[in-house]
Amino acid sequence: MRKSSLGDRMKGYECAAEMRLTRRLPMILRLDGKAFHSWTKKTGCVRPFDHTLMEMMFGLAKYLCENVGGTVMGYTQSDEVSLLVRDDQAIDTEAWFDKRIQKVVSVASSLATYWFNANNEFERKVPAFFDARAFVLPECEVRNYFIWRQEDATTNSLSMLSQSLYPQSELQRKKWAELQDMCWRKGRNWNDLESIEKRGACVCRRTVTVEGRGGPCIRRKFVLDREIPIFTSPDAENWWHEVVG
Ligand SMILES: Nc1nc2c(ncn2[C@@H]2O[C@H](COP(=O)(O)OP(=O)(O)O)[C@@H](O)[C@H]2O)c(=O)[nH]1
Ligand SMILES: [Mg+2]
Repeated sequence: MRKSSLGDRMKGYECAAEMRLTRRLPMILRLDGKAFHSWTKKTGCVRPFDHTLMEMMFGLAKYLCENVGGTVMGYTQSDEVSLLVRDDQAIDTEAWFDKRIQKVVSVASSLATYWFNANNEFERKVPAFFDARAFVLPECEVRNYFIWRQEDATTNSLSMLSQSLYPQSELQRKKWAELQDMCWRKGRNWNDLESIEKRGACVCRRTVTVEGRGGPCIRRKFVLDREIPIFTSPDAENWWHEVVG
């Protein structure tokens, strides 16, 4: 048997499993910590909000924004990071790994797993892993995607706070206002939490002045925004326009 025919046949099997996402549509790439419910316990993360973990997630989001080609912005909450990745800026803009799903998700999860473990600030170095998923959606749904993730962040935030104050049995079937009220009765006002605790944070490309060899110069850099608006609010219009376009 000729070598090339064996190779061609194997390549054929390989190609059959190769899927690409549609070019020029916005892509969402979401990374999520694997079994972080137990990872956070083994690591000794504090409840309801562990700021060491949060700062690591912010660093991870920035690293991913800088290393996934075409990223416009990153959003992080809890143990997850969502990236908005575009390849429609110009007709010849290239897509990261040609939007080959297997490449995109495997490289993205390796990048995340590498960075997170290399920058683990906790004393107990429990290995952490990240899964990744990638998909495209219509332009008109991009903001709705981030509204969905932010609503998840907000719901989790109130339930984490409630769970730190009451046993689970007392929290079952309680509505938003009731939970807020219960927290308030224990002296904790959910509204007074930090923005990052209530709705997560974003990494956005901003124009910044940096010191160059020939003096100050202007650069576009990814920076962390710890005071993001509520994505459904009218205040978010300008912010969204500036960050996403
Ligand atoms: N103690 C603590 N745990 C957290 C914090 N942020 C996220 N977690 C944990 O991470 C989990 C993330 O949720 P999810 O991805 O749905 O669950 P997973 O499948 O166990 O990773 C939460 O259920 C919490 O248990 C934090 O700030 N402190
Ligand atoms: Mg997880």
